[in-house]
Amino acid sequence: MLIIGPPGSGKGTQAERISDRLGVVAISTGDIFRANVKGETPLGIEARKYMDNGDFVPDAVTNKMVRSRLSEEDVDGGFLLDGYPRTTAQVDYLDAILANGGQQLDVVLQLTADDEELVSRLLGRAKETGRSDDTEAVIRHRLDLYHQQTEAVVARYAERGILTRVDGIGGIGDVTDRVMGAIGNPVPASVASGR
Ligand code: B4P
Repeated sequence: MLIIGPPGSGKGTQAERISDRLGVVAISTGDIFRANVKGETPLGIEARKYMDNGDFVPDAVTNKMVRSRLSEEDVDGGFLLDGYPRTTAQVDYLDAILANGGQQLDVVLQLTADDEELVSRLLGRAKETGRSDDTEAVIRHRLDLYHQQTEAVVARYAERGILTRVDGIGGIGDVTDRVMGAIGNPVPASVASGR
């Protein structure tokens, strides 16, 4: 399963809750990058150059990291990827990894919320955690990248008929209930793409 959504839509928040309920491991590319930044590893030093500005870490770096993570044993019973893929090149790469392992995606969950709600949530988080990429200018840049690049990723999965779209506005528990109710009911491609 994948969780896709703009920054602040609740991906990380919901990934944790859904993975608990489904009993599968949650893998967040953002969390892996942040752990590497904190540990000052070579990957972290490279990733930080992009993350602080709200840019995507280059596909080559991100893809290699995901391939390595998906080769660990704990993903054998299924996994939930949070924040990957974000570009169509990452979609192609993930397709190849999954084909190689004889696996396939069951569900791609898209969480939605309007940009002003997202900015307000992330500015709220900035006060609590002081994440370096939660300033208003950087948040708006991350939102632009989502619209420019990641919406094409969503469209790809909609065409395959495995996209489930859930409204991310409301209480955290309510959103989880909505997701659990919706899983297994993929949105027909014609509806998801607005055609
Ligand atoms: P991420 O860590 O994925 O950051 P994010 O998009 O902001 O999502 P996050 O999971 O943190 O926030 P969430 O929506 O859960 O990525 C960070 C950076 O890493 C990227 O900018 C990029 O540089 C790099 N990166 C990661 N993956 C990459 C990839 N595949 N390719 C290239 N680069 C990559 O929640 C946000 C806030 O909203 C929280 O404070 C939460 O409490 C709040 N919230 C959640 N649900 C709510 C609700 N229902 N109501 C009110 N508030 C809510």
